[in-house]
Amino acid sequence: TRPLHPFDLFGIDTLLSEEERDIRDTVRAMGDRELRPHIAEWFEQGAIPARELAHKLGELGVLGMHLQGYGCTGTSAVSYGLACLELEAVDSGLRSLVSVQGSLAMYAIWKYGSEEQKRQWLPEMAAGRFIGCFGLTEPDAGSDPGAMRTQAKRQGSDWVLNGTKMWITNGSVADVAVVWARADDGVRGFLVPAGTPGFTTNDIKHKVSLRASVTSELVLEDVRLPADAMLPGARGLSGPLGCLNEARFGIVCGALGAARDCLETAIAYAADRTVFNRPLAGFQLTQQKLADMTLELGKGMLLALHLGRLKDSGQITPERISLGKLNSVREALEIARQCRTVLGANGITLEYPVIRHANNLESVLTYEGTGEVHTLVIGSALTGVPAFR
Ligand code: TGC
Ligand code: FAD
Repeated sequence: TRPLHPFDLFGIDTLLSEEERDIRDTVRAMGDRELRPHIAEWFEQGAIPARELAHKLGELGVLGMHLQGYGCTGTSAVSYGLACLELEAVDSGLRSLVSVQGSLAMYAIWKYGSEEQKRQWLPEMAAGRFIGCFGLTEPDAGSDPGAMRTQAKRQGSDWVLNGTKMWITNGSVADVAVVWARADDGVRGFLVPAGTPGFTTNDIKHKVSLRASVTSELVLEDVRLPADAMLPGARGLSGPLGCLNEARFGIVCGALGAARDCLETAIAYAADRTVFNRPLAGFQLTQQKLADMTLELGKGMLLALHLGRLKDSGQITPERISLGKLNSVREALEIARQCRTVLGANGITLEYPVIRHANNLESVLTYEGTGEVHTLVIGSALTGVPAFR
């Protein structure tokens, strides 16, 4: 009998509109044509042509695609999720570029910015001519962003920022950094253009995960900004955390793309590989692995689509996103590791995408709220007792 794709086994396409399938197919085709042929090399070299990629992704219309107006495409959340899935099927680093640009930097401006800030930055960012980054994490404040030390002090009508942000995706290639800092009236967001005196970046080297992504430290030493550099609509931690909801939803879908790519690779490999005079795919132990992985992938996809529909109908909550982020990343990582076993020694080389996805997913498990943080968000929702501190 003809083999079925794991998603076809679940009938996933029956849950998508024609427009959603079109968007998915367009992103997939672009990924296969322009990204996949280079990705292993970018990963190995630890370098990506970020600016060129931003232009291509802008042309594709995926930067800030779920936002309305200001040059953004204004698609549904489900379509955005499917685009994230297809990009992460190539590499988590590429999805990260898009998440940070659209869901973190652009969303912060779109949601909390003044009309002038939106007009100045969003159309250029949607087109990929400007790159943005999002500086929340600090060397000593990751899971607990409320412990941030970066300060914003008023001097006359200006603001003066001092502090260090760490692990910032797109940091050194960004034209504008959204920097969260503690002001007298709580946490505030600031737009810091690249080249502002006192603002420097240092790339983080020697990563063995997310190598096809720029990760930087941002250093702010007496960075003087005009009054209108502050995002007027955000005050308190709910500002940055509101942006994280957007990016986390993208990851709910995206991580499953990495898992799908691993599973497709493992199924094809098992069909080709002969062991003990038979195709590896014909052994019951292999089929059990493939069946279990397909189940988790399909279940994850059903949850992701459900969350997407809730987002589109205005019924998503942070706790619901935590369910999805925890599940998708945890299961994707497990699938990537299991697929690696199917490939044997070949599973440890960059000739196949599996070890690259597995390594990337270690970062995806940690950023945008670690597995532990999302577990505690769910625990808190279930019991009414926050156990973070
Ligand atoms: P807590 O006291 O619970 O809340 C403080 C204020 O924030 C509000 N809030 C939220 N608002 C919107 N969305 C959410 N998800 C929110 N969660 C909380 C809350 O209502 C409150 O508002 P208000 O008005 O009463 O002040 O905060 P807490 O200090 O106890 O922390 C809660 C916790 C641990 C869940 C939160 O701090 C957290 O999520 N920590 C994880 C940090 C994180 O995810 N950092 C990610 C940095 S960006 C990144 O990683 C990019 S990776 C690249 C890529 O995406 O590809
Ligand atoms: P910590 O908070 O120090 O946590 C260490 C361990 O302790 C984790 O296992 C954690 O789950 C656990 N832990 C923490 N609190 C608790 C608790 N209450 N109970 C039990 N266990 C707990 N940040 C940005 O702002 N912008 C970016 O663009 C960005 N990009 C990133 C890109 C990459 C490749 C990576 C790896 C990180 C990026 N981050 C970014 C940072 C990321 O969000 C943080 O790494 C993450 O929030 C965790 O913080 P931490 O690394 O300081 O770990």
